[in-house]
Amino acid sequence: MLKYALKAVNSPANALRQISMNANVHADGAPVDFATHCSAIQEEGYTVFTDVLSEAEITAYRAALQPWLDKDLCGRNVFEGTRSHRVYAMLAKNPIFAELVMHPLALTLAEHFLGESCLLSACLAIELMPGESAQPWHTDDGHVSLKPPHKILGISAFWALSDTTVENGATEVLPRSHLWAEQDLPGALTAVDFDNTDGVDEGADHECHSAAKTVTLTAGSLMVARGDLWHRGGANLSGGSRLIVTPQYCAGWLRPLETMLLTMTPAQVAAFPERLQALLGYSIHAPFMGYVDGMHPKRILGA
Ligand SMILES: O=C(O)CCC(=O)C(=O)O
Repeated sequence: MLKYALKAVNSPANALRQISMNANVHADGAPVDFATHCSAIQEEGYTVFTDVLSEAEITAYRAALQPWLDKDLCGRNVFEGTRSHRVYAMLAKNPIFAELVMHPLALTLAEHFLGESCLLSACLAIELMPGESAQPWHTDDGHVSLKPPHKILGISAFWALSDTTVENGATEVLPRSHLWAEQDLPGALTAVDFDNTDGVDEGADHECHSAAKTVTLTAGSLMVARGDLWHRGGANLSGGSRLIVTPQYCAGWLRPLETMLLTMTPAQVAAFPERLQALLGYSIHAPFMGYVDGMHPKRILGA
């Protein structure tokens, strides 16, 4: 059961909702001022909600992730983080994460900015282990070939399941960068980063940006950002790990007209020529759009 009540309020198109929160969300029991958070996302590119999840929820989410984190599978390049654990396809692994994906704070903002037809575009956990270096700067909609600044295409939620600190690699953002036309900022993600598995010093951060802000969060807190905001995971210089879960939502029109993948079983698709399999969605739009549980979808066909 979702524990937050949503109350529709009068607004043009009835898009804005006021979220009545349980007393344990805000110590003073005050309702969240949704309009202020919307303005922060619009102007700064992100907003923060402090101490949203209860201890019990954090413990439950961490326990659900633990078997996957224990596999100690590290990222395959400097973007994923060669000292990071990433857990993809989280809903398939444990339905407990449905609550996080549907949490009203994030989902209402996603619906507000993207429309009620919005889709869940990704949902992954990222555990930075000691020694992880800073990620390349990137946006979460960098796979679309539109010149920035452009219309909003996505909303990303960052749920802290541990405290995230300057030392352990809290997410860093470049405030207002969704308004920038610049794409080649120092330390920005490039195609080469996906092939780069070594040559990264322990805890390295060669390309800090003067406008960067480290968004530290207490466990259970939430940052919501526009998909076109430049950001990155920081370097983990601490002796412990840093764990977040990041559901990402995209506009509902960012998909084919017919959902081909649901019209056929993988066995039916496997009988088609490879080119047709790719057209049906068993393909990747570089660098990784269309992945399935972090892998190329062709693996589903036994290829
Ligand atoms: O780990 C983080 O703080 C950010 C990760 C991220 O932005 C990503 O991998 O897309």
